[in-house]
Amino acid sequence: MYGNTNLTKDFVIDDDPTMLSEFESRISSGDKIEPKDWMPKEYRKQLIRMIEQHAHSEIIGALPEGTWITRAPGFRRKLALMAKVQDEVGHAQLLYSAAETLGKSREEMVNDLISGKSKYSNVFNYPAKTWADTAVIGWLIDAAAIVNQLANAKGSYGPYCRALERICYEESFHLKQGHDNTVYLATGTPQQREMVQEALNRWWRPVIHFFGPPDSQSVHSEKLIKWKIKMMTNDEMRNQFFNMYVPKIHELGLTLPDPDLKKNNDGTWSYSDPDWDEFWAVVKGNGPCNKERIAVRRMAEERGRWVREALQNNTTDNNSAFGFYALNSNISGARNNTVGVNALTLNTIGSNNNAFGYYALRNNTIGYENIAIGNSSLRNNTTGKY
Ligand code: BYC
Repeated sequence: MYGNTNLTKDFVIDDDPTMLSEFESRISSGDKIEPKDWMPKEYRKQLIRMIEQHAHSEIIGALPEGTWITRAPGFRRKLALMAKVQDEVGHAQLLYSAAETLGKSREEMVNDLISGKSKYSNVFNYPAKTWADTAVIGWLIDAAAIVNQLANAKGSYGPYCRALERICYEESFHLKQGHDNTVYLATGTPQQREMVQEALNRWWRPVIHFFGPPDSQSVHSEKLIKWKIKMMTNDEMRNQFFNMYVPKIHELGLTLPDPDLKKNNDGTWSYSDPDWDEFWAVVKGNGPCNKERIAVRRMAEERGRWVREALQNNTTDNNSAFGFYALNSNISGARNNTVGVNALTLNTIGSNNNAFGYYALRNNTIGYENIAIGNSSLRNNTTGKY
């Protein structure tokens, strides 16, 4: 277990009609539901499904843009993209923690992702072929996510709403980064304009799919809206996105690959069939990059296993741990390289340890050949020699 799971599955009880009615009046009056409050089984199940899928989307969503960090055109763009991608991974952390409050552990969620059982957003199963893809993703996918998240941040489940609020602040920077990048390309050389137009043509359909199937095919919307987990239907969100962003796209002299796209007199938008068969194929695991995305996550899970183990009071050899409180309270074998604040604290460690950072090697019983670099290094230790 990585985070706090305040509730266990044992907490789930059969829905009592009186409890259900009290719960529903709390929801109608705008109360937030908190982890230890009573909630219907189905409410819990739906929240876990949705928050978990959202968390997976953030972590998988880091991959398409992430492939461009090393190839970003210039230092300023590279810095911005790196920070953005890092934020997305941070969003996943917040969301996994929110889902854990409902009783599903992070290990279970990650396992369901890498085994292909859990869904995540369709959009991240397409390749980022050119630099302009990072512009279009950063602008329009982040914009689409903001439409969804600003609405749902006013929903009923406290931990999810608070996570969404924080995420939206960061997403607004992402959107500015993506917009700036798109404007630069759209007002640049003919090749740059062509590149951004080509990327927009490819991303337009997946962006329409992002909001979910049409309301007539949405299986969960009715329940989710009744319990204020979702605050708008899929079509309402899509419509709001068209209202806000179609004019901005046209302002840049860019076109959209749909001759039938138009605003109706009643404020709704008409558009051609965006190929819902493609959407269902992608969400069921058969998109252009699904296999590659899952394979990368599976590899990351495998490669990071020893770090998680090292951080959890294990007896291990040959560790490299990075970060705050790296290698705490371990009985470790030998040859540890630890970097970070409070590195190697309260450990009983064999030999050949390199610890870097503040409070490196503190209160340890350590063998010999230790190198500690940093403030307050080698403090209160019982050290062998060297
Ligand atoms: N992709 O009954 P429906 C980001 C599934 S990341 C895949 O309408 P619901 C970013 C749906 O799960 C932010 N699957 O569902 C990160 C259901 O299948 P199951 C991502 C989809 O839940 C990095 C079935 O279709 N945002 O911003 O009422 C870089 C029936 O659909 C999709 C979120 O995750 C889809 N697009 O409504 C850049 C938002 N749509 O579960 C940016 C959180 C539907 O029965 N999620 N399905 O097997 C939601 O708001 C809602 O779940 C949805 C769908 C509006 C997406």
